[in-house]
Order: sequence, then structure tokens, then C-alpha cells
Amino acid sequence: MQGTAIAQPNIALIKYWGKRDVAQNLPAVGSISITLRELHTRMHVAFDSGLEADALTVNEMPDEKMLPRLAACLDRVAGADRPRARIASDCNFPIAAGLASSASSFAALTLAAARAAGKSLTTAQLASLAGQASGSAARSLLGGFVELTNTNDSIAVDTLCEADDWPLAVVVAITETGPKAVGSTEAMEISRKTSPFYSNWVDQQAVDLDTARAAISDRDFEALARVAEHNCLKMHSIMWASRPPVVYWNAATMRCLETVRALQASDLGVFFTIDAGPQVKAVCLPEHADAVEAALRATRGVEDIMVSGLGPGATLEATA
Ligand code: 2P0
Repeated sequence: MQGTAIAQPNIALIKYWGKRDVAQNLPAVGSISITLRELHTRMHVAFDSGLEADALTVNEMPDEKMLPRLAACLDRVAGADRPRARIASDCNFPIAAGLASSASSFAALTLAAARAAGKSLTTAQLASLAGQASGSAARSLLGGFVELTNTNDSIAVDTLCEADDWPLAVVVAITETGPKAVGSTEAMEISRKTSPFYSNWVDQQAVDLDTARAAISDRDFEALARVAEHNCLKMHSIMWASRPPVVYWNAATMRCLETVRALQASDLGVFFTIDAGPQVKAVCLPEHADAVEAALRATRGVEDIMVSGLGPGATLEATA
């Protein structure tokens, strides 16, 4: 009646932004991401019929705030009549700072809960369950370069390229810690309902996905860089033009982009991407990671740096 799983966050190169079905949490567009290696969330789930209520600890501290969303995920995996559960989450990177902690958390939780419930689920079933909890979580089930596609009434995830087959590095420049002002679920709905650019975004996504898929298949870093930066800036433009506007960037975010532009002008293999937060992720060729890290560390307003390679998908751990 227990299970433990570990999952890594992922960074979208072609972004998920907007929902076609809010109740089912189905995305409006497909997306392509890279799964990281060094950052992780470990989730332990133990069902216990002697418990009167679910209980959650995050990094060994009791946590009431996240519990309803995690409990709802357990209900979907194990059924609403399941025994109550003890959930222990341990994360080795800052939570809610634009680093996709929900992706690694819900990928690990879905896998751990299925094991604890004695269910053997396919990747498609796991993706659907993880995706209902958090759209980006389904991508963390797999490693390397991962594509999430919309099917008729669900989603599917596939590995486009294993981590070892194109071992890029990611340098994360943290410009601000602490939770964001507007959660991405709410910001997506503001975009969908009010941004004049939203329908163009949805219509153009297939072209960006095709371009990125081809670049990954050809290991064409320049082509991937161009389409990923374009897709990222389009996503933020939708938000800037919505009412009310949603601006996740701060002054240091902008300075990091200038740093990346300067590195590109010196012929370093690097490009930026930014998610629903002010951190800048610089994706680079591994031989350039040290130079990219040094330049971002020296950028005014950067509080901390994390460096990661690309890694595997979510895995179950042997439970003692
Ligand atoms: C992504 N983001 O593709 C995009 C880019 C943020 C910016 O997926 O509402 O926490 O729980 O499905 O998965 C963050 O959104 O959103 C996200 P919900 P989630 O990575």
C-alpha cells in the first residue's frame, strides 16, 4: 500500500500556454520540453486505512496548502473511496519559483500513487492522470526531449530524443525567489479570455512544433535556438497584451537576455527561455556551460545559478 517515485522538472522549449478544457485540464496546444537531471522531487505515498485524513509533509514540514491538489490527484489514481494517505514530498530546488516544481511533483506523485494502489498503468494512462493535475507534469514522466500531443479527448507523451543522444546543458539564472504573483493556471485563462494574440498563438503552434521536432532530429542547435526563443517571446507577448497584463519579468530577467545575446555574438551555443516566472533558463552546448554560467553569475540582479544536464524520466524507487 505504498510507493515512492522520483521525477525531474522539465523546461518547455515549445510552450504549453492555454487550456482547451479547463475541467479536464486539457492543453490548447502541444508542447516540447527537456527533462532535467540534477533537480528532482521525491514523493512517497502510503495508503493507510487507519488514517482519518490525508497528511502531507514537504521537505519534512507539514503542509496544508498543497494538500487538496495532491489529494485530488490520489483520488483520480486510486479512486475517491481510497484509504487516506500519508504523502511525503522532498524537493532539492526552490518550490514555486518558476522552476516547474509542479511538473516533477505531480509526475512523481502519479507514479508513486499508482504503485501504492497496486495499479499497473501504461504511460498514456499515467500521462492523462498527471496532466489532469498539472499540464506540464505529463512531460516529466519521460526523459530527454519530450513531446506532448493533444489527442481527441486526452494527451499523449513521446520521447523525441534520449538525454544521452543530445546532451545539452541548462543554466538557470534565479533573479527572484518566492512565489509568483499570478499562478500560471490563472494567467493562462486571462490570456485565453482577453489577449488579442491568443488565437494566433494557438494557430501557429503546429508550425513551431514541426520546426523544433526537425531541429531535434537533425541535432541542429541554431534552428532549435531560433524557434525556442521565438516561441517563448510569443508566449510572453500574449500575456503582456492581456487585460490585466501579466508580466513575469523583472529588470534582471531583461539583463540576462542581454547577457545571452552577448554570448551569442561571441559565437557561443546558447539560447534563452523563460516560463511563468522571472528566472531565465539558458540552454547551451555542454562545452559552453561554464562560460554561460560565469556570464550569468556576473549579471546584475542574478541571485543564484543552478546548472543541470538532461536526464531521465520519472522512476519508481524500491520501497523498504
Ligand atoms: C510549460 N508552463 O510548457 C509552460 C510554459 C509555464 C510556462 O506548463 O495549469 O503548472 O497546472 O496545467 O503545468 C506551467 O503550467 O499549469 C507551464 P497547469 P502548469 O512548461
